Amino acid sequence: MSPEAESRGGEFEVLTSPGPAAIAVIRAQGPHTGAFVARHLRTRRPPAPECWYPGRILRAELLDREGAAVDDILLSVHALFPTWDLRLHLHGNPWLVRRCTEWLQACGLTRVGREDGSTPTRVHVADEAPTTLWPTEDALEAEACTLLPKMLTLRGATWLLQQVNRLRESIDALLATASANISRETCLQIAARVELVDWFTRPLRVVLAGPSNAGKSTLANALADRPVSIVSPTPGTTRDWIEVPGEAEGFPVVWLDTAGLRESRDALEAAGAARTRQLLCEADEIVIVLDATPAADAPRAEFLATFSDLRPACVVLNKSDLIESAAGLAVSLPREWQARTVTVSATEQMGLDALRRALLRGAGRSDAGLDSPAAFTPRQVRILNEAADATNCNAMRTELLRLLEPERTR
Ligand SMILES: Nc1nc2c(ncn2[C@@H]2O[C@H](COP(=O)(O)OP(=O)(O)O)[C@@H](O)[C@H]2O)c(=O)[nH]1
Ligand SMILES: [Mg+2]
Repeated sequence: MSPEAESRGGEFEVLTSPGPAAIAVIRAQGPHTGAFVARHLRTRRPPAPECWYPGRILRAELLDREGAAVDDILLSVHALFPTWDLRLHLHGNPWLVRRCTEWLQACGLTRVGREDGSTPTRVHVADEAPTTLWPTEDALEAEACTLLPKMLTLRGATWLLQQVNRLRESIDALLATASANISRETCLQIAARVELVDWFTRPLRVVLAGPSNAGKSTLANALADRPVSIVSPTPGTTRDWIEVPGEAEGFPVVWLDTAGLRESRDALEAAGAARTRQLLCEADEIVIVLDATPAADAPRAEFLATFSDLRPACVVLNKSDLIESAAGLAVSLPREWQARTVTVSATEQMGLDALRRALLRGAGRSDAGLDSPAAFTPRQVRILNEAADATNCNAMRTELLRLLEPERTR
């Protein structure tokens, strides 16, 4: 930071690109940062900035002007009073980022960098040492911090940060183990769990398909908990498809609301249905949505006649608020679909948890294994595999120690 900026009270910069994102990072520096900390941040452990120290990463609540919490954030501390240098890692909702920048300005900090993000925003001054986003000498922690912005849910971010200690503890235990066979097995298991990273960084693509008017758009909105798809009683309203990012039990999901699958004379809608067929081929999971009311018997039968070859993860029997039971309908469906039915009311938000659970089960996402140590970078996997290949305990220990080496020695 320049002496002029410091004499003005400090500055802040949004380090990440503008627009919706999983995480937005804002750097705040200079004496007035203290006022922002006092008014807008609340940390639980340790509660007071006097107990913070450079290199510390904390969980904090971002507070609005009235002191109400508006976001659960991570805070990395690079320098404290009187100079201050903090990184605020917020959820990347543009509204939240805008509010936060307004509060920083209200506390006397000046914005630097381009607001439209069109050019690299960091303004380097000659006498400033280059800083990393996360100051740490610990190799595992540094790797976790580098990966952190790719975690798409808070559960993923929490899991990743917990892995640092889990992995360190399991390496310590391996270093103390006398049996090479047991250690070898453990190294391979930890390396294999690297697939868990994918669970939090690559959203499951779930396509909602079915006849027009079955409630696909209503269901997509309910699952994502926000209205993004057009809902209408006129069949054929969703002409193309809409991707709705969301999550299910902390695992990222993209809900794909599609055009109704039906034969249509409307060329535009027919093109939408063809595209839906293509999306079905590319999806991780397919959810068939059917209107379970007797009024939809004809379009449902028409749909089944053409599309019973689909292999859905779940078959949603929707609009259950309008009927007493969907059991009769369930047994009339293709045999492979019968065990996969979930009764739902998209408008009343009933049955959605059961649907989410069934989908996660189908995709192999579960809590099992999340508490176990897992490698989370290719470097860790490579070293663990090399440790497993080591010919004796000493060679294995040498490999394992490499996992903990600071970044600069790599
Ligand atoms: N009663 C009731 N109506 C629903 C339900 N889900 C959707 N609808 C209505 O069904 C109509 C068609 O819904 P929409 O989501 O546009 O269907 P889509 O064509 O499959 O996307 C709209 O009027 C919705 O309000 C439900 O669970 N219960
Ligand atoms: Mg629709």
